[in-house]
Amino acid sequence: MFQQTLTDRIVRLARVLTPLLVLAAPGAALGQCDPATLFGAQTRFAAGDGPRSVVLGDLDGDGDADMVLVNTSTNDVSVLLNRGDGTFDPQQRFAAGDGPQSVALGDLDGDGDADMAVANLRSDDASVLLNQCAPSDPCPADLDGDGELTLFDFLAFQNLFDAGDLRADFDGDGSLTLFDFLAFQNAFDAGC
Ligand SMILES: [Ca+2]
Ligand SMILES: [Ca+2]
Ligand SMILES: [Ca+2]
Ligand SMILES: [Ca+2]
Repeated sequence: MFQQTLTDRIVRLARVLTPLLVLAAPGAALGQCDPATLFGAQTRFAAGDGPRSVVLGDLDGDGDADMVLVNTSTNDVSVLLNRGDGTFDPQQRFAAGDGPQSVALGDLDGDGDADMAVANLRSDDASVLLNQCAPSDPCPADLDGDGELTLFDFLAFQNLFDAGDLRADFDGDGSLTLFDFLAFQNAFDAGC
């Protein structure tokens, strides 16, 4: 009788636990990726001759990852800027040394943007390329560009806003709303 009761309890416990164990089992998690469809179809972007390595980094300061390829046969690098959606503008080529093999990104001159260093196999040296992307505007509210903040900058903002010009997108969300007025006001109050 005791044996019977114990067996019943074990069976009932197993019924309760089994679904929980299945949920916790590897491979059963919700949202797990199917290895067969993990990636969509490739999209290809032209580089130079014999690209050997690639690095990603935000080269133009717009927050998305751009791409640098090292072209061993053409002795240069290809820079492809991200359009913000994982597609890239056509390459821009910059000369490196002889037989470049790899590249690293980092702020080498301390101005806040990503520069690059390229290792050149055949010329036994490194190429340093400094990023010349314009630094961020120290006086964004000076929309008429006269170096001071006046009523005319308010009027210029109003005109840009009314024209749907994204230079009036002061909160940077890609659309023009009341919050851009507030962000412009804050930039104006911050001065130059
Ligand atoms: Ca970028
Ligand atoms: Ca830099
Ligand atoms: Ca002004
Ligand atoms: Ca906005």
